[in-house]
Amino acid sequence: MSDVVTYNREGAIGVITVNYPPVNALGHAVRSGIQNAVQQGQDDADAKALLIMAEGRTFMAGADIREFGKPMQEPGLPEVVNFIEASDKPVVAAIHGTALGGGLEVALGCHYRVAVPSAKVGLPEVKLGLLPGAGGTQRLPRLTGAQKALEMITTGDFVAAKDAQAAGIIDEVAGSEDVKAAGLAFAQKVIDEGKPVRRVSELTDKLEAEKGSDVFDKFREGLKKKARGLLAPFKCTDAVEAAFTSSSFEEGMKRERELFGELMESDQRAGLIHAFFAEREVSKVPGLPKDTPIRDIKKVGVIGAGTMGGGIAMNFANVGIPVTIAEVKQEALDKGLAIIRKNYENTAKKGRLTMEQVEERMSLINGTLTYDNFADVDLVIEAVFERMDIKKSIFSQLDEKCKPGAILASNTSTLDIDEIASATKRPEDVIGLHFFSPANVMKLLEIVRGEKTADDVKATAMNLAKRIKKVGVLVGNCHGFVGNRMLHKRGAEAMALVNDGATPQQVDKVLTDLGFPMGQFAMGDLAGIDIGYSIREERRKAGEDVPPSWMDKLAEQGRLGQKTGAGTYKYEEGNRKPIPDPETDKLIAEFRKEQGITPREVSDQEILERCMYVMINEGAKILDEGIADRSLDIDITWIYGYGFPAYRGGPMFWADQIGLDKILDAIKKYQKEVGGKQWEPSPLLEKLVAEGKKFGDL
Ligand code: 3H9
Repeated sequence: MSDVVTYNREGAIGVITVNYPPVNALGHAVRSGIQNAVQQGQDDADAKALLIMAEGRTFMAGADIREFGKPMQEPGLPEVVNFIEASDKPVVAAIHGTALGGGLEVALGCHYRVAVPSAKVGLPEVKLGLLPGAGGTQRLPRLTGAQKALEMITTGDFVAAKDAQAAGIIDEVAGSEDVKAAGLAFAQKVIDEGKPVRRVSELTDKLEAEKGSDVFDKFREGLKKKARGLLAPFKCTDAVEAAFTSSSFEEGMKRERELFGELMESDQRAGLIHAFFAEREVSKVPGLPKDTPIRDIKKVGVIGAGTMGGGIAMNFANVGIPVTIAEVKQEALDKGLAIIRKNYENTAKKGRLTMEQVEERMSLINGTLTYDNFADVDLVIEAVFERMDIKKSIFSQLDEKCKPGAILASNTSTLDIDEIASATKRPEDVIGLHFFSPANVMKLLEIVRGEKTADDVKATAMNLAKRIKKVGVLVGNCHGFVGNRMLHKRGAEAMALVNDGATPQQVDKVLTDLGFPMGQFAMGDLAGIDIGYSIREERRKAGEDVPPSWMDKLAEQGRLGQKTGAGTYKYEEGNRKPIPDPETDKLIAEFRKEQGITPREVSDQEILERCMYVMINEGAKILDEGIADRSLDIDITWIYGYGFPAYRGGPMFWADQIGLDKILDAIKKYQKEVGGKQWEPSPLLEKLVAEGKKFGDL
């Protein structure tokens, strides 16, 4: 018997325990261990019922994702689940933590399921570009009916024990959190009451009731919008439908297997699994040991009650950390606090917060007009206008007012953290905490280390990101850091493509077709066209060669984007949908004339290559300079900060899939045809191509 799965008898109950940290994933040793233990239970004449449970923090969290792509070692999970279900003795699953994916499928192979109150269940395979492949698509609808099974399997959302009981997935929710006691008590009840072996695969009443229903067509219609670009939710729907259309459970299982195999082969599965592990890897920063001390953050200050400052403050109040917001004028402070309240109330209207919680969170947010109130905060985040002189003046005041050991952070999205730190006598306490708008929603926190930032300040920032439920990525200091440095290259190229003859809508469509939620110009309208304009103006003032742009004209005409009702696109009152505007076309045509440009036909392929490959080239330079430690840091930055489609794994993973040689050839072509520093090939990219390597090999 393997040591990861043990069999012990307690009274008349054969207890099978899985112990395979951290999450009891169903790797080969666990699969064969369960199968052997169930056999042992069958052979044990004194066992009247069997109990399957797990040690540690959770029930089984699914198949072992690390085994995907390697040759499968027998027994496969579907066979193990069938083997459990075939038992002549009743088998009970006792669930704590999360029974996910293959873990829930094991539980569905059992004849009864009991859970502790805090347990959750789910089939999250879809989030990895897969479908439940060990009978989940066939067994779940036999318990819940079609609609609930479709919702769970196509979203991957977790369901709390009580709701799972209401849906028919769990038979009993225990009164206490002691999973072993709950399992033993339930198994004893099964024995005492002579409850029969109840195999889910043999249940047919839910299937009969919904035969021929149009629920699947309706569901697919809804998915077209909700799951745009994704493959797995549609295949999941096909698999669940097969439970209703197949002549037997076995036939349905065969269909599930085929569809699972198709998804396993897909690029989307590769991209999503890369994103899953990359998200976990970013928190392990090279050179920053796990046991680096952490500073205690109990109280936070935020400077600026504008959109960013308010959103940042909400993150702390949401997790119970008191936060004080400083403004220059009472009016601005009142306005900022009122907007925060309104945001919370809107969430409450949608049913996601109670009014009591709104008040609780508001009571954690205070306003002030003086930094004197920052004397006892552990962290201050400055979120004012992007101007170095203003930021430096604020940091020198913070240096005076804040206690020793307080972390002084800037939310700057582009400026030099070392220069900001130089305004203080404690550069080791200074760090960049770059939130993305809306700051209370977007998951990315780009954490910018200065030259002198102390290790415990970096570790505290990474830890804080987790506390406020963000994904923190630690990056180096340069203009725009990782995210905006790459974005600015894409933005300049997108503008140039329009100069050449493309329309803004054509550029945006290529990007949304790739899977971005919005295109470059729609995003510019959302952020405000004045932002890019002022960055270009600053750079021009600094003597850089920044060519004139039709977008400067938009800004000069006061077309600043959504906030003024028009930018590149126009907007109807109260509606965020971009509408192509003939006025913009006219302005672009005039601009081309002034510049002596004869517009030409620009292909979608050229747009894709110029917008994306320019970013990849910059990403390679960022890696070469050590601004990002690993290509996966860039991938996660783009997935969580800029809506890069997770199913493509992030820009650098995507580039690896396309082939770096192809990308380098295209970069060299545009170096000749378009020119400019942005098209000078990255030496790292050239080296990787010469060695036949990928970014993922670094
Ligand atoms: C499946 O089941 C297919 C079947 O239907 C069909 C098969 C035929 N495998 O997230 P955390 C690691 S597909 C291997 O930081 P948390 C994770 O990488 C699977 N490793 O903790 C990390 O490692 P490290 C369906 C896994 O408490 C460590 O465990 N299941 C797996 O925040 C801790 O993870 C899923 O999709 C795995 N399945 O969250 C569930 N899961 O320490 C995926 C985790 O080296 N998992 N690891 O960085 C999760 O959603 C979360 O990990 C969970 C815990 C909620 C369980």
